[in-house]
Amino acid sequence: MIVRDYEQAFSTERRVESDGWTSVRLLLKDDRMGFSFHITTIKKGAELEMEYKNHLESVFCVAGEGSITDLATGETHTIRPGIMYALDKHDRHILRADTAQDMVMACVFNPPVTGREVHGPDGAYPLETEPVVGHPV
Ligand code: 9YT
Repeated sequence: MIVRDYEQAFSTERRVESDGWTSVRLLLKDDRMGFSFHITTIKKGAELEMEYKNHLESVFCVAGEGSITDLATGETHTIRPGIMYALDKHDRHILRADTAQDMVMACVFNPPVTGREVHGPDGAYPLETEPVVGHPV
């Protein structure tokens, strides 16, 4: 069993910061779970355009409010605590946090990220392993 404390992990290399976001990566590739698990804080007022060309991602909003725009359809969805979105088509999107408070999101990535990735110029993270579809063996 793996048990980790967000507060402890926050002051280690598990915390990665980039423009508009901070992420604490609680599970990584070397944990051999087939996915990585992150608690990501989107800074209030941030507007992030992303496209995980090499990863599938699912996100659950824990705190804060904002919106997500699907750049393929132009559709915008409200994000608030209790809302989940899944980028099942590697969807290019814009994530916005309202100006009132930071947004806190629980995120999983398949395949798992290895630890230090930040977005490349194309908005993606490099691919390290093949996606696992279905239950990993
Ligand atoms: C909400 C969101 O897109 N999270 C992505 C994960 C975070 N940027 C990270 O850990 O790299």
